[in-house]
Amino acid sequence: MIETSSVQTEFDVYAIRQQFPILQRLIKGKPLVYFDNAATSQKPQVVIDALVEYYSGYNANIHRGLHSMAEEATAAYEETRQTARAFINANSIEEIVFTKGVTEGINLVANGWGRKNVGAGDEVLITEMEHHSNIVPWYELCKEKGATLKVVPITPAGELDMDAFENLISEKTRIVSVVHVSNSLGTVNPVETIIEKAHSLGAVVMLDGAQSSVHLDIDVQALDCDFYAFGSHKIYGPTGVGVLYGKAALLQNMYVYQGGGEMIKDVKFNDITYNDLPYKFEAGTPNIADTIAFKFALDFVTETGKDKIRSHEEELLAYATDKLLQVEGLRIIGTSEKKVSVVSFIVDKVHPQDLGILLDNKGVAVRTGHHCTQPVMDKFNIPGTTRASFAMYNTTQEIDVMVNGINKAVQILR
Ligand code: C6P
Repeated sequence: MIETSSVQTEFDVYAIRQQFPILQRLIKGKPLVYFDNAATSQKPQVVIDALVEYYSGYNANIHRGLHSMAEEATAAYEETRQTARAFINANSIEEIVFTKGVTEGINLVANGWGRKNVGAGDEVLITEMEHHSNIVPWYELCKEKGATLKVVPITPAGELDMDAFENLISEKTRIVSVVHVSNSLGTVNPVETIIEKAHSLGAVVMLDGAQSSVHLDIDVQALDCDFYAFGSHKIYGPTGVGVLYGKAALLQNMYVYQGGGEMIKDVKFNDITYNDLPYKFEAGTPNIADTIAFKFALDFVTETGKDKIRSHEEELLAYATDKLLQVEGLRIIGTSEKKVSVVSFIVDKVHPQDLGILLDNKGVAVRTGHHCTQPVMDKFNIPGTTRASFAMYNTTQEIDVMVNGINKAVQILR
């Protein structure tokens, strides 16, 4: 059994919890136990304050006005770009494109890069554990271009079948788009191996960093990935903003994604000159407030210490895995040795939705269903799972509340 004391001495989870006001609330009269962090995490006070300060202090459109508030807003917005660059160690801010989130980042690459570089007879390689956001854009691209979508299967442990990967990738592969960390299984994929192999065959690699950016240290230059998409809202920031990292040489030569204000330098009816990177991909008034607040989330994580957060979350995962496996008839889906703090499970003769409702009655928020990864559910021949995903503010005591809730629910439902 895991000792909780080491978690509390090395990492003051209770001090951290104080910074998240929502954790004080009750759900159906019970203290909230929030285990739906892989869907979206809660926000610390500094992030909430940043939103309020923007709207009450310097709300203005950016990049266009010369008045004081426009300059203040532009400076704050661009500071987030600098912070995001450092957070993933991109080479320059030209490579940091603000998006609505991961979904938009992947769509931007499928349209901007894919429509230019993928043709009939080419292949796009994804995997069986992709989120729908990393399936649909490639499916549509392949359909339009007469290219083939190839899929790397997963093993019973929920890992990529790397032998199959070696067989499926070829000189016809134009892009490999792969999830860095699976949202429904928790698996951390061997992306270094994938990137090296893909590059040796002339393919580019896009990483879906929706789940990895919050748990792992990300260095896009060391990884040598070509594109990396991550969002703010799973990393303690607001919804509606994310980052697409792309190597400048690739971004430079892509089709524009959306047309409008800000992404142009000069517009004539017969000729348009587009703006420099990264603005060429940022059409229209962006999500200014949330982008500004995103910086505060990234700083919060960096100042708390990603390594400390990670070891706390690893302890939570080990503790939860141990406790859950003591529940009669419970099976964990996704048993890779390399996982982040996501645990998906099914319980004999208990539907995940019923379990989710009964846990909610105890104040425990988990996600149930296919988690936008239907092919994973098909692979395991299950309708869905119950998923608990842990963040820096969760505790082992909360895991006990969940496991007790599951035991009680099982008695009622069987
Ligand atoms: N996964 C989950 O509960 P957006 O919606 O654009 O912020 O992120 C999409 C996305 C893409 N890839 C992965 C691996 C993801 O986990 C997600 C979002 C949430 O698992 C909502 S379905």
